[in-house]
Amino acid sequence: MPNPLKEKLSAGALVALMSAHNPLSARLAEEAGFDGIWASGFELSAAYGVPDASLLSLSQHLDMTRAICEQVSVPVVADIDTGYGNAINVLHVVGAYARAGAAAVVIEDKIFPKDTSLLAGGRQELVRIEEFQGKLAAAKAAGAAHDLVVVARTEALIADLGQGEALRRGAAYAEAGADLLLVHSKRKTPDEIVAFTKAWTRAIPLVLVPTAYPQLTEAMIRDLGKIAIVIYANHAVRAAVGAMRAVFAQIRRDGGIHNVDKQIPSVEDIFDLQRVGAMKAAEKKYLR
Ligand code: SPV
Ligand code: MG
Repeated sequence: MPNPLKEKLSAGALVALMSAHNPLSARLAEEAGFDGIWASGFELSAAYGVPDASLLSLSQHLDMTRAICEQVSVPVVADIDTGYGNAINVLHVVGAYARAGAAAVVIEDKIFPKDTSLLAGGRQELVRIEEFQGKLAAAKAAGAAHDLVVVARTEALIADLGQGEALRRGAAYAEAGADLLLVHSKRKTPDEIVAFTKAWTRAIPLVLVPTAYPQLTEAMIRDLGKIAIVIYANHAVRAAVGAMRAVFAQIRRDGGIHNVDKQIPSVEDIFDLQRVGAMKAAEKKYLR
């Protein structure tokens, strides 16, 4: 089966991914018209109420990614963090994500266990370049049967190692066979990423995560060129937290649900998101 993300990438338009932490949030992202889903490690960790620091097990992460893949028809990009260990762990886990239905995996060059990228004062240590090249080669080999897209992610800018190190790592990862390079930045303006993009001369396209520099719009990203994918990495969980907080507070304030009832999605809306209609049609056909 052709890889649906590769098809979108070869069409040449900027691919916009929205984060998800479960199939319901993924379905809402698909409904909104995003090109694909970012099965975010940060969101999934937050959904379990734990820091994004390699605390979730492989099976917790893989099961949710598989559940997401089963419920949307747009491609799913799995955030597999550091790949759960060394190149042998990568070899073992990447095939599992491909079989679960992921169109791509993103692997980052931090040491395992990692710390989340945007946390002020977080632990941001990187593995040796050669070691990470081995992990990428292992990911390519493990995903080959499924034509899996392998995205190398460098955290050199996050670790304050500078543009030279980020470019050196990006080039080495392209040589190791990565299909795209995700370069992450924690700067509050796009300057660092814009400078990196201008300096990037390798053939593989870039992936950006503009969480810290939200001023960078899709129109600006298109103008920069060289960027194939933009990831809105945590907007599902942040939207959910904001909406739940507001509704819960109002119910406490009002002493009941009489006011919020008309302001929030109806139960029928949720039935639709659960595809109850399809189940009813199947009942007519198969329940005898
Ligand atoms: C995620 O969404 O899990 C990411 C992006 O990897 S970040 O949290 O900014 O590292
Ligand atoms: Mg992550």
